[in-house]
Amino acid sequence: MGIKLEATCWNVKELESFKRKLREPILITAGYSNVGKSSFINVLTRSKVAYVAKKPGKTVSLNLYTCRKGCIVDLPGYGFAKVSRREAVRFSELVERFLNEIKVDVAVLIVDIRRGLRDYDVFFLESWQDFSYDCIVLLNKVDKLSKSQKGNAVKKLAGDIKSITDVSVFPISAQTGEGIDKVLLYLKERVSFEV
Ligand SMILES: Nc1nc2c(ncn2[C@@H]2O[C@H](COP(=O)(O)OP(=O)(O)OP(=O)(O)O)[C@@H](O)[C@H]2O)c(=O)[nH]1
Ligand SMILES: [Mg+2]
Repeated sequence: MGIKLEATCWNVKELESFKRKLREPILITAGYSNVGKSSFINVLTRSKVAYVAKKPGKTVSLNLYTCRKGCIVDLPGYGFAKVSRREAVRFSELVERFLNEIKVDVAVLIVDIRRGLRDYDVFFLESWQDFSYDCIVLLNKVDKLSKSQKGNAVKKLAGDIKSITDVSVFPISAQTGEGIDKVLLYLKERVSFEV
């Protein structure tokens, strides 16, 4: 188990040295605040390396985790309660610069299965094709739903996603670990990522 918080980046001035520490294949986690990005990193890597907060909006820097083969960059969650809608639906300058300057291998978009796709998720899915990277969507927090609710929600959301773009969709729980093996296998086969 080689996961480690290798670096954090708080502003564009720190971006160059941050970028030098990246290791291929490069994964990013994106999604609204509180959907479980940090929890996903922890369950994927069977560690407690990423900070999970009770209050949303805690990840406000780019956090780089290096793994045995590759790395994960946890992006700041978008859609905090306290910022304007306009701000909430656009990349922060830092995230935008980062995404324009590096080649991401897989973007992992995480949504809360109970909330479905929100504005920025749609924007993200629409624009990811402009970048040359693979993208998957994780429907997180399935443990909060009953079996039938889960079946319905997965079907509905897979349809919503498919109407925007063609990507793989995985229902998961970052809390119980449900569905994580399949994500890991996908990442290994697709880009040789290893935790
Ligand atoms: N029940 C349940 N709770 C979860 C799951 N994943 C995350 N949570 C909870 O949701 C909250 C937010 O989780 P985080 O992992 O911090 O979310 P985040 O997307 O990293 O949030 P930001 O860093 O604010 O962008 C925490 O209280 C987690 O314990 C899940 O699969 N099931
Ligand atoms: Mg986080």
